[in-house]
Amino acid sequence: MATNRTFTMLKPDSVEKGNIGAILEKITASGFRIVAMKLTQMTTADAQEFYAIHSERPFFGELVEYMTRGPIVAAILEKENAVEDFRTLIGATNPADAAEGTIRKLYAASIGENAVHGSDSDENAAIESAFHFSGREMF
Ligand code: 3AN
Repeated sequence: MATNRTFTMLKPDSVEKGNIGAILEKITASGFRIVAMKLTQMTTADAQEFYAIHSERPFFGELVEYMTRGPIVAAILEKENAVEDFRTLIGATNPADAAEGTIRKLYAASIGENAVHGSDSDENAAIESAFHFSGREMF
């Protein structure tokens, strides 16, 4: 996949709090084009696979429970330097450390429930996009 794409999820807490619109507005106002998007809910098996890299971490069970407890918005975003620029836009994993104006600073409650996901590399962006979308759902 092109290096100018990244994958995001607006996590269950963002959907529960009614923050979908505000977060998408911030994303598009920051120059990202929505290439694919849907409201979907991960199964336990989905979340275990998606976060397999964290399977040995003490918070893994909590993470899987959180990510499966309700719907998410999954999306693919396009912009020059998408992966890095989106990580900057969302802010640090722990919202307490996130810069002012970032999505996590504005909308995340804690390190465990941190509102949004952003791919950490071009390779993972491609893997994560393919996990959630078929080719005919990308525009
Ligand atoms: P990021 O989402 O910033 O890439 P990762 O990949 O290290 O951060 O973590 C994935 C997800 O795991 C986070 N978004 C968060 O929901 C959860 N998580 C990470 N670290 C912790 C932690 N120390 N305690 C609880 N949950 C965590």
